[in-house]
Amino acid sequence: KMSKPRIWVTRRLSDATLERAARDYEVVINYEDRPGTAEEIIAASAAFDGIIPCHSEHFSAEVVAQFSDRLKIVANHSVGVDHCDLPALKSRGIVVTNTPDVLSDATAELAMLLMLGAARHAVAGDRIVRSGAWDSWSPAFMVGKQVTGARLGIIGMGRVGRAFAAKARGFDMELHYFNRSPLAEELTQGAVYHDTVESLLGVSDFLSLHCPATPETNGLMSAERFALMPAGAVFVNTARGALVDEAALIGALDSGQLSAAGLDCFQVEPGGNPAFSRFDNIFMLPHIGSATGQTRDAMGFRALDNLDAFFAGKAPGDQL
Ligand code: 8YV
Repeated sequence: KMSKPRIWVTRRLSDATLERAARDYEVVINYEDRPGTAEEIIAASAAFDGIIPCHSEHFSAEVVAQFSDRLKIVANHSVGVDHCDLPALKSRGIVVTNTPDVLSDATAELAMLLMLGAARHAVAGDRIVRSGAWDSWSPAFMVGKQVTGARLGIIGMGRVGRAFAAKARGFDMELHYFNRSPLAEELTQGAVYHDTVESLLGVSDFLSLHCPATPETNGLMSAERFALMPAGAVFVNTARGALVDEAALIGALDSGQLSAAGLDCFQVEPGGNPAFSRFDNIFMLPHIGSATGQTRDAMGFRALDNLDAFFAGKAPGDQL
């Protein structure tokens, strides 16, 4: 009788995911639910046929260079794979997969929350009510920026960017986007393509990032680029902290170039940037874009679908 493949689940995934994983595989689950260390990942390459990691486990070239031969597949529980050195993994013949599609709506919902919350002073407003400091009202009190009818720039018109565009259409926003290449009209439905980031920024009263973190996109939002945005623009990031020069973002908020920002990701995670805390006009969340019950189950199942295909001798649907 063939024994079941041995799988390491690095974090506490959803109950339904863990049940299915335990039914179909010989699993070791990290119920401690802390990030896997380099040593643990290297040791796992000798002890497991597959790993289901999260973005908290780093498969750097240095780590992968110390791998043993057993590990055959890294089935990520994430759409972003910037924590994986893909060339290093592939050159060892290790299959790498991710979980696209299933988190697009949850992430787009969070981008909408951040955009609306930033535009309408959600942080300052909550604080003033909660603290009991709400003792007056004036027509000039907490006046924000209207989203309906405003121009929205999207950098990265992939699955999440398009899901966000669909939600923004419900707010009658005028859609603009930058992407490495223009997309077919049936995908963008009237969104205006800009062939440079600079051109897009010039029309973006609201700007939302939906591109991956790669060497090319590192520090994409620089001081020079923030300066191209219309005065009082609102900036939203649910993609990756590495896309943003955080000192430049602070500069843009201090100068009023940006009126507000909504951030779900930071250069340093967990933790964020303590320099952001003095800004009531930054609405911050702790990297929870995909954190809905439905999406967590779907992400876990998608990772398991990829493992199932691989161990059945087929090409996983989400092989990178
Ligand atoms: C996850 C994410 O929370 O999918 C991604 O790229 O950043 C988030 O959905 C995280 O990566 C889980 O591993």
